[in-house]
Amino acid sequence: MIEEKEKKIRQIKSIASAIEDPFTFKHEPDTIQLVMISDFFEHFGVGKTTLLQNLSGGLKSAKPGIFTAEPLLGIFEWKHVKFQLVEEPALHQSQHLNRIIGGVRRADILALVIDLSRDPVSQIENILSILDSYHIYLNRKPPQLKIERTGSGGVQIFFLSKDAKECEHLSDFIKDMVKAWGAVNASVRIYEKVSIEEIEIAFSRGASFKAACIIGSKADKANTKENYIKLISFLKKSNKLKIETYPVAITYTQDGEEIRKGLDNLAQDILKKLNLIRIFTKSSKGVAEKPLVLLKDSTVGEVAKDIHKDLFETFKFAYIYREVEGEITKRRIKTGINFTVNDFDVIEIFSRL
Ligand SMILES: Nc1nc2c(ncn2[C@@H]2O[C@H](COP(=O)(O)OP(=O)(O)OP(=O)(O)O)[C@@H](O)[C@H]2O)c(=O)[nH]1
Ligand SMILES: [Mg+2]
Repeated sequence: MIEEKEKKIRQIKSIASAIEDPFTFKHEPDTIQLVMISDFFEHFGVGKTTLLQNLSGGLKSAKPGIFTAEPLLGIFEWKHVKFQLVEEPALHQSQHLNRIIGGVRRADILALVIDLSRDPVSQIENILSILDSYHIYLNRKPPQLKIERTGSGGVQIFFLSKDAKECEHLSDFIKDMVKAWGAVNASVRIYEKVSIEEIEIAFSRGASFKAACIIGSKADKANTKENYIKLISFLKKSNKLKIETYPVAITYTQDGEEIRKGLDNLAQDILKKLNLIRIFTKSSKGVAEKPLVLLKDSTVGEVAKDIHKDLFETFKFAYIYREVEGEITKRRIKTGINFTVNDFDVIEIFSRL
C-alpha cells in the first residue's frame, strides 16, 4: 500500500517536472512552429531575441542583449495564420544541447540565424556540423528506401522502379549495411535511385528531415553586404544544401520606432515550403476571415474533419467557390467528400442533419 502511494507521488512529481521543463514546451495548436537556432562559439548575440520580439509585436519577457538560456516563445500572426516562434538557446556543448536538439527535431521549420556583421561561413559551418552529428538533414526529402525486419528469408532487396534498378550494383553494400544494422532477415524496398550516402542515412537511427531557411541578421550594419555574398557563395559551393536566405535589419527611428526590413515574404514562403494551403469556410454568417491551414491536395472530407469530426461523419455535400481565370465572379462547384481543394478555395459544407 505504501509502495503504491510512493509510486503515485513519484509519478506526479515526474509529470510536474515534465510540464515545467522549459525545453519541452508545448506546440501551440493551430500554429506553424518556427524554431530559431544559432551558433554560439564566438558568435553569441546574433539577434534571435530581437527578431522574436519584433515579430511577436513586443514580447515583454524578451530581453535582447542578454543571453537566452532557455527556449523563449512568441506568436507571429500573418494574415490570420499563426506561427509559434521559438528561440532556442545558441547551440553549444552545454548540458542542454540534447534538449535543444529535441526542440529542433519537433519543429515544423527551422530558421538558422546568422549574424551578417561577423564571419557567416564559420557560423553556418558550426551549425551544420552540430545538426549533422545528430543526423538532422535540412531541406532534403528522406531517402526513398524502406527497411523492415522479417522473420526469415535472409536479406531481400526489391528495386521498385526503373530508377531504383540503377542501384542494383549496390546490393552487396546494402546487405553489409543490414548486417551492421543488426538484422539477419530483412526486406529492403527501394523506390527511387539512391546514393551510397542516402543508404547510410536510411540506416542511421533517429535521422530527421527538416525544412529550413536562413535569416541573415543585422543587415543594416557596415560590411554585411560582403558577408551576405560570402554566405551565398558558400551555400552555392556546398551544393547539397538548397536554402532560402533572408537578410534582415531591425533598426530604430529617432523617435524610437522599430523598423523591420527583409522578412516580408517569410510567412508566405514557409506555407509554400511546407506544402500548406489556406481554405476559407463559408457559413450563414459569411466567409471566415481566418483560414484553415491544410496540406496541399487535401480533400473536402479532410476540410470537414478539420472543422469537426461530426461534420465529417454527417457530410452531405459541399460548395466550393473558386476563382477561375477569365471569370469575374468565383465559380460555384458542387462537390462530394473526395474532391481536392485548392489554395484560397472558399468552402461551404452541408450536413445531413
Ligand atoms: N544593428 C542591429 N543590431 C541588432 C539587430 N538585431 C539584433 N541586434 C543587436 O544585437 C545584440 C544581440 O541581440 P539578441 O537579440 O539578444 O541576440 P540573441 O541571438 O537573442 O542572443 P543570445 O540569446 O545571447 O544567443 C543586441 O544588442 C541587439 O540590439 C539588427 O538587425 N541590427
Ligand atoms: Mg536571445
